[in-house]
Amino acid sequence: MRYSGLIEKYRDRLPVTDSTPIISLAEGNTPLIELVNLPKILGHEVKIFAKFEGLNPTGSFKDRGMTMAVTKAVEAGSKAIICASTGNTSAAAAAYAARANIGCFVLIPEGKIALGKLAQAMMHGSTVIQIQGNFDDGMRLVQELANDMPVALVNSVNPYRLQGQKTIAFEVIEALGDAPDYHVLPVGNAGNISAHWMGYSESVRKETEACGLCNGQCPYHPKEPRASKRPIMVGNQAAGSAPFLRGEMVKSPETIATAIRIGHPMSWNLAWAAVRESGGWFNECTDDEILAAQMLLAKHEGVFCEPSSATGFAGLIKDLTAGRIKAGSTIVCTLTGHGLKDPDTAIAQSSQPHLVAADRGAIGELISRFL
Ligand code: AN7
Repeated sequence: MRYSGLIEKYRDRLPVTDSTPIISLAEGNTPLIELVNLPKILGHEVKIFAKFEGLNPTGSFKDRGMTMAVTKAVEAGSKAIICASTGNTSAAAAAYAARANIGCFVLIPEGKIALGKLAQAMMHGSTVIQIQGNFDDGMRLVQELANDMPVALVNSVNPYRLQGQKTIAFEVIEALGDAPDYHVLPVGNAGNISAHWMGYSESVRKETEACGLCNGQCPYHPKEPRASKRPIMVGNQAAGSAPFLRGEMVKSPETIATAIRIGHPMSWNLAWAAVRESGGWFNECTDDEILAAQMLLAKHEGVFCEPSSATGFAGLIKDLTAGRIKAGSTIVCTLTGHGLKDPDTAIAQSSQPHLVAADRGAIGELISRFL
């Protein structure tokens, strides 16, 4: 059967009815890629899988939440949506609004958004408003605006966003046959870690559901794949933008990972609950550690994610080195967005192309130096 998006696939676990007008770009269903080289190179006896969310239609996990948020906004009769964004939310909002034929307003921090994301918001025809402030300023403003103007707020304070985003856990469980031992990911506004935890929590087989008699045929037996456990959740932040590590909000967050340049996360309590209930923890990673992790994934696994996404992997390297993760564990690392989102940062840290004459001899000589 043709895959037509996560709402269709998981409609029995999402707040939709038969008459809900579904706005979808066939998001979700992203690959779970086993890392085959890095565990050996880094010297750890673990299985690591990358859930590559960069392969969603607009190149990030935001599409999972946006298909739900825009679907519900359209169902409620909204003619326009609004969000504050460090980039990816605005790209997704713009695309789904275009699809739904409704207006879209995005507030972005001036000069601090990766080029690819800006291009997306512009191409999809949203009204792009650069504010002289950061994401946290924008978040406060869109909440005020959505209060008294006819625009639906689609940031992750909108509960439908987390509903869509929880489906990542369903897919991981389907692919592995159970939940992993650990799930690591980057944390900014903290909606995604909260949504992961919600998805895993809804998937745990409850004692009362254990049946054992019916071979899955009785009406009480869950039809969807279930997990025997929930993973330990590890949230990773950039050091200059790490309110969860500090235990308090950060006034002027700074990091090269602009997507998670957020000092005042909206899902503060939900994220703490996910980490505490799972027995997990938060890490912070320096910009250098983040860029090194991004490069390792690109060079040794052929997986190109954006710096913010690599923050989860950077934290994982620290935890493995510190012996905080047991040998033999299965780990899933959500790579939240595609590397192509931020070409400037990628090019700035890579070796530059070789400039040679258009000449067989010159090129041959260059190649032989690398053979
Ligand atoms: C690639 O686009 O907040 O902790 O406005 O784009 O759920 O916020 C982006 C966040 C991780 C953090 N990785 O997720 C926005 C925005 C990437 C991101 C995060 C974001 P949350």
